Amino acid sequence: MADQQITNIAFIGEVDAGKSALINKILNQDTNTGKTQAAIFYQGSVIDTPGEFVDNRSWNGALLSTISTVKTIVILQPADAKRVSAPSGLLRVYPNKNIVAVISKADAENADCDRAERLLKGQGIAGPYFRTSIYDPSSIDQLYEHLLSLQPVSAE
Ligand SMILES: Nc1nc2c(ncn2[C@@H]2O[C@H](COP(=O)(O)OP(=O)(O)OP(=O)(O)O)[C@@H](O)[C@H]2O)c(=O)[nH]1
Ligand SMILES: [Mg+2]
Repeated sequence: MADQQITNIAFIGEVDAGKSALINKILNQDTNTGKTQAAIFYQGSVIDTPGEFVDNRSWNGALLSTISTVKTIVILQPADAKRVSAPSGLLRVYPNKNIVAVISKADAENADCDRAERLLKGQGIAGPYFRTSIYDPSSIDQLYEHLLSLQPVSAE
């Protein structure tokens, strides 16, 4: 997508939130399809996680250890979901990470981005809220630019 790369980042959110599809767009690849069964590490420690990591409390520990070293966590709240699946407090375990809130599937039938925003706020997840659709390249670009802006300045 660009010369500069994003690194040290994990994507989390419920099953079918659109994490893998979004990563495909951001990394400009199409290798990553189907149900994610385990944490997948791409170059630069870009990490895709299975939705079960947030959906099932018994997997929350796996989530916490997977994301322990990354600097930035992108949390996806699908625009067509009526509730938040991430347990309240999960993201407060690591207060020094960047948390980026994404409202995914903004184009979906029954999408309600305002509701998604309220749900995220109610969970203590602050904005800005990036509304994305994998079918809207400009929405991906906006998120990508923001993620780049969070990258540490390279020493070169
Ligand atoms: N309409 C619409 N569909 C999307 C969007 N993003 C993903 N999807 C679809 O939603 C389904 C699930 O997407 P995935 O990216 O596999 O979801 P995931 O969050 O990785 O799911 P797990 O790996 O099971 O945790 C797929 O059929 C995608 O094509 C989007 O922006 N808009
Ligand atoms: Mg996936």
